[in-house]
Amino acid sequence: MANDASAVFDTLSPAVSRGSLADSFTPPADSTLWRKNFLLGAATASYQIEGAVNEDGRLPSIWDTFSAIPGKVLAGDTGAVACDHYHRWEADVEMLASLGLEGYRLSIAWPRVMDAAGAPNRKGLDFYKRLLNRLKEKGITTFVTLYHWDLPQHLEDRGGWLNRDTAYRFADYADLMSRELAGTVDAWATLNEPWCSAYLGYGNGHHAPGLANDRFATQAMHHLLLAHGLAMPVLRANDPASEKGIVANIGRGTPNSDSAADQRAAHLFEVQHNAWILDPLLKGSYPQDLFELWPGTEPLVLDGDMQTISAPLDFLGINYYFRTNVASDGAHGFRDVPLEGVERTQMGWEVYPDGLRDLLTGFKKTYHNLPPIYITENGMASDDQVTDGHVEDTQRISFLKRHLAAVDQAIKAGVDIRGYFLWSLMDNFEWAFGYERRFGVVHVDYSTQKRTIKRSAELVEKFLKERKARA
Ligand code: IFM
Repeated sequence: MANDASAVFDTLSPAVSRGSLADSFTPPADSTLWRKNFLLGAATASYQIEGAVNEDGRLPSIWDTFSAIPGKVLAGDTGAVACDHYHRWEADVEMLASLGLEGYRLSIAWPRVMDAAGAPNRKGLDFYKRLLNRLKEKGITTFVTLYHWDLPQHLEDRGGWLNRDTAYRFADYADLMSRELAGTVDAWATLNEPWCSAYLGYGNGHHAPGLANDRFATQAMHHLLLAHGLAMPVLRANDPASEKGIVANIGRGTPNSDSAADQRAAHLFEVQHNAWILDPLLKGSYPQDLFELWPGTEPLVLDGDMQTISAPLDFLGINYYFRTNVASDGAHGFRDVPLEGVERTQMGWEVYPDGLRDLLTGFKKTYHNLPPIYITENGMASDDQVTDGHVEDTQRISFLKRHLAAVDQAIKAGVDIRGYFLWSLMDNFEWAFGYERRFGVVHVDYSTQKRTIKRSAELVEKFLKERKARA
């Protein structure tokens, strides 16, 4: 596509843009983001914010185990306290509502709500009931993810996602949750980012449970997707009024040169990051190119699995962060070739809004049955500091504007995108990077748990107020 999303707003580097952007978050008059039914919200996840890991009968999760192993998480951080949201949820909901955010995407900690025998843990369940009821009282649309990586450790002890039985245990968990919480959830997502659970958890070991084997990754992915597929009809039966879907992180891979080998490398990158998940969900088969990249890693698939996995979705959640420039590795794969002189975030990730637009418009062409889309995560980490009670997160403001412009362009190109969630509502436990990386639009001082609204959140609030006030 000729139009460059960055050009719609600005292409200023963070240093140059400081100050000048601070008051200009508002989208152009012809932006689809002015539509009142375009949902704007923020997202979090249980292990990243809740803390209270030993309270009210919560069982250990794989992230409690993993983060306790020296060297696995930066600075030895763990989610034991995190943002203490388990105790501060009321103030956090007030804060969300005061920002005028219309939607909140949260996840349920499986080990908090079910014991090892599959019986409900009432205290844990009550926490989510209180939270969801309060959100509904505030008029906030609720998106609930059932699995955002905190697998109960007792299931990992029996093989975790390498064990097919875990998919059936997940369906039991989905059954309990949807029976208990029906009426308070507007949209259920079965899984968050199965790519991360399968590849980072079982393929390269950067995430819990820390195993590193490509064959494990493909089998774990199959069981994750099977879990999703088994849960969908259960959610439909128990809570017919809500929407049901799944959330995938997607990656843009661009070739380092025009050579056929580099083009192929970029294609394989996107197969590994996108088609590995989207093909089974939307086409009912795994992309064969994946097994060119990882020969001999075909998962064990039983009769009927692919039909279960590819049942229709009400929505697809898309999480997007950056692109990766790749070249051929000289064999059957790709290698990263980081570009020089490009804008990057605290994570080192390249800021590349066009990737979001191009992937979305590409998916529309590739998948004739592409469901309505919500951008369920987008945002960036920066080393934000509180100065005189304020946080000027200028790069984030620019980042969000440019990515929202990319969303607007994709909508105008015909992609059905219904909402956008900022990642994240507040700074939190960024997995293997601990608390150093700050993704929030609200700053958290972890020594006092004080929340400070960042400038980006103020500007989102201003825009939402303007939009509401419009006739
Ligand atoms: O913090 C994570 C989140 O849990 C899943 N998506 C990516 C975010 C940033 O890394």
